[in-house]
Amino acid sequence: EHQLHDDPFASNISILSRLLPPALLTPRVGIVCGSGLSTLAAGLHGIVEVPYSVLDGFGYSTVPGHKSILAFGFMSEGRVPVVAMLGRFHPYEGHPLTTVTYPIRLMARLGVKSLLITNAAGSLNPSIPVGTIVVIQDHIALPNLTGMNPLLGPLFTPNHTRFVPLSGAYSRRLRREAFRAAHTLKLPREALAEGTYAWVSGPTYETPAEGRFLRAAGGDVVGMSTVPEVVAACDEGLEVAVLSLVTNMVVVPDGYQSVRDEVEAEISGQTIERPSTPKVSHEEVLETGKKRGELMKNLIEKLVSSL
Ligand code: CYT
Repeated sequence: EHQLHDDPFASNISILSRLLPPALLTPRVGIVCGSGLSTLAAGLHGIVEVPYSVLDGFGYSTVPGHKSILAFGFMSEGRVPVVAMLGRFHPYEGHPLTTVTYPIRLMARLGVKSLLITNAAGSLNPSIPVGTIVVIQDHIALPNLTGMNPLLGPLFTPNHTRFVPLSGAYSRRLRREAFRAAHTLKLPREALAEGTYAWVSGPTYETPAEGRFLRAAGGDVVGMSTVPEVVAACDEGLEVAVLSLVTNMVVVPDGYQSVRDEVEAEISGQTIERPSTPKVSHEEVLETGKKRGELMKNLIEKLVSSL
């Protein structure tokens, strides 16, 4: 099996070594900031922002709420050098999965050992309301099972392995640290939940029936990102944590409404209560990101301090 490139990182490492002080060139922690969560990097000390446009192999994030910047800086009172992606790439923008995952592989090459991924997601679980931060413990990726796996194709390098196990993809240590961080921050118990992320390609939001399908399959939240990055991170041997901010409800109790029942009730002179079907918008997603961004930021900072 052949390699993709001779060294797909050499040019970027030489670009970065010209832009960054040496201490920032080898970050230990990588952070991916999801929709409306780019403020996560606002508190970085000694921040150096590198636009994706000056790097090779990076796309441009076209989604509102996503910048296209790699931010380097220190967290935890200047102790931990981190690199944060402000804006990620999604397959629905037309980016090939190799582009979606390339920044993760670059982070690994720079020396990142732990990857913290955030995203905005819809809730499939009626007991997980809007505003909750879900510590992801597993995923269901229909695209991975049906021909859209990010590792399809030649091995990234001959040193990569062909069959990557994903049973331990979501680091137990980091999940524990997330709940410890929440305790230290005195967050109410209901601020955090644990759950399974269902990955869909988007860009359409799920239909109500698709939401029920993913719920029945064991999903707690649904989103259009993250899994390709997690898979690449596992391929690179990184320790991964994923925090999903719930921005909207997808599955609601009694979500299925029979119009026949409604009409029959009307004909027999009754009126029946009709729960409204939620209709999600990207504005709603960004709004929740703005409201809960501070909480997500505090949690990430605590988590990084514990690493
Ligand atoms: N919401 C979201 N689906 C949703 O309903 N943020 C992503 C995907």
